[in-house]
Amino acid sequence: MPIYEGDFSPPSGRFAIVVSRFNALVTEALLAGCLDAFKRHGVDDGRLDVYWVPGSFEVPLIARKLAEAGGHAAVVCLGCVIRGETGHYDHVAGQAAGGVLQAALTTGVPVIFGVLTTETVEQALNRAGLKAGNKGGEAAMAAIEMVNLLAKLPGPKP
Ligand code: INI
Repeated sequence: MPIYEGDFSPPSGRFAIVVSRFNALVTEALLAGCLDAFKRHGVDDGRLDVYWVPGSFEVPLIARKLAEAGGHAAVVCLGCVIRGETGHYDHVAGQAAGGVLQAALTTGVPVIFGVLTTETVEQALNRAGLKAGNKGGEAAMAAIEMVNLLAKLPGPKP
């Protein structure tokens, strides 16, 4: 029985990272974790393009434009939405998630959801390099895994 999965061998191509300035203390840490994970898996800075946007709500548009343009093997989206600080948490978090998924499904390019959605600042910091790993690094790994899995699927190669 053939089993297909993406591995973490160094993929070819360029990668885009779309990162939100809102809650920058957290998102800068996510970006650092993301860049570090790419580097440790054979994708150096020269193959990475970083795009800053105002908030997580703006992430999907830029991610989709980049995915449509076709210059990147995958697009990683980083942001941080904290419920304690906003009445429109559900809108921002929900639309960011839906928009990122839509960008991937409409383009066929992996668009990775590395947007933290937490109740508190402490939870966000813990997931951005403190007690609970770094979601930015996990997002880079997911991008590499998806690019390598897509390369194994039947049909034309990107
Ligand atoms: N954007 C975030 O990325 N995180 C948040 O926690 C947040 N809060 O708290 O409101 C937030 N709001 C800004 C939003 O993403 C847009 O930039 C803004 O609404 C303009 O479209």
